[in-house]
Amino acid sequence: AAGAARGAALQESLLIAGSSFNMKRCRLITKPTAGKSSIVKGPVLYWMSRDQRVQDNWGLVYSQELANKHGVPLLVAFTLVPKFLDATWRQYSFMMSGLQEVEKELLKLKIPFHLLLGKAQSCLPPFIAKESVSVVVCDFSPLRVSLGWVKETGAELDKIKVPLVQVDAHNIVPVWLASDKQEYAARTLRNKIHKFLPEFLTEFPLVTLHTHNSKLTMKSTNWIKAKESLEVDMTVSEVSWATPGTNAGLKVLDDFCTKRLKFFAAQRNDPNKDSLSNLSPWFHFGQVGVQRAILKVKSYSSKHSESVSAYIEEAVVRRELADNFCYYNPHYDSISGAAQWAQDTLKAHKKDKREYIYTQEQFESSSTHDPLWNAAQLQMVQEGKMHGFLRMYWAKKILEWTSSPEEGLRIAIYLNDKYEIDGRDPNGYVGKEIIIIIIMCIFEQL
Ligand code: FO1
Repeated sequence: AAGAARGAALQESLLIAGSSFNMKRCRLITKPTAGKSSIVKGPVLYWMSRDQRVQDNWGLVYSQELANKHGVPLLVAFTLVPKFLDATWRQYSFMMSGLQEVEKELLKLKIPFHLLLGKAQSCLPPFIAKESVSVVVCDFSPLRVSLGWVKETGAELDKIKVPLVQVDAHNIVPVWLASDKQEYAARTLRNKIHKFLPEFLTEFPLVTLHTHNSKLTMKSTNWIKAKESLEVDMTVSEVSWATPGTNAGLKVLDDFCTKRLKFFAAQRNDPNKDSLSNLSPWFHFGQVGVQRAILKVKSYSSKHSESVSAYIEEAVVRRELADNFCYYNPHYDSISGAAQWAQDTLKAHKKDKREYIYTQEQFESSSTHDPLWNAAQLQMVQEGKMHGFLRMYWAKKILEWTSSPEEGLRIAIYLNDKYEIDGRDPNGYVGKEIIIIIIMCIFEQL
């Protein structure tokens, strides 16, 4: 259905021609017959969710080109939910500071930003009616909750015949185009992604002053009221090492390219070395586009070719594999989502004797017998991050020290989602999938 909706089904009025925007990044979510008429008369609305930035955002590029084609206003809305998985104030504050920067940047371009409180399916339809919006453009996330928002909002928009177009603004190659099925290994996806890179790894056109917005009034958001609407754990504090927002994220990217990239190939698995990009918080909230990072890192190819290839492998192939896994596997966050052979082995070793068994509270308060594990957990609680290589050790041990793999996975996801600034991301769920497999190998050797 995804493929069928793409391209051919997009109405003439939604097509952008003669531009560097590739229509293959889009697909129509509502029924192809939707649309009051083929002529777009009211504003185009970009419903921002995963990709929380102004520039380097294919969702906003498309929205503006569409608005310009029809000579209509352009609006941006973000729907703020009171809670999201196990996120706390740590992640919400990072996200909301970034959104405040988005609002200011949009203001300079005369594009109004609206923060709506509640789920998209409840707060977008009345907003769309009030503003006489003609077309809604949304971004893409493969997580169950995000897919649910899009599906339910699409159903509401179908009723009022307003088309909803989705743009994969996060992946370089749109997830539904890279592959139409779950890929089981990086090796199978790698070739497919690389085949598409020349077509999709292109420079972004700028989002510019929106001239058709001259009659709109620009109201600023009440961020205090927004904070009050949250129902999250406020005791998990903000982190000091990562400054939220696109500008700060782009500085980290710059530092990575000039200082750390040269060590990336040789030292990325050494937790004692500072050779990583550290960009995952900004990637997770879409404050920095992965495509921008790749374009910039690639410009260092002649200087550090090995590091550049290693970074592309991790930031493109592994990351897009994670989106593929979550999109095509509805059980991405449970043991039933693991490969059958993995589940069978886990079952066969269910009764294996475990030397240590800890509760969620013991794990959370770093109270295991193992100083390395406790230190990794403490770093995550205090700083909201853990070195990727140490993360493997951390998660493997949780699975080893709990009564069942289901319990281990549940605790690992709970801790990761609560404390990591970049938790609640496809990348994290796939990390655990890999760990399940590693754990199996350990059990096999017992
Ligand atoms: N997306 C939204 O559209 N609205 C929210 O209120 C929201 C809260 C939120 C909190 C923590 C977090 O890690 C992500 C959050 N997201 C929210 C979703 C996010 O932007 C991504 O789409 C997914 O996490 C997938 O990476």
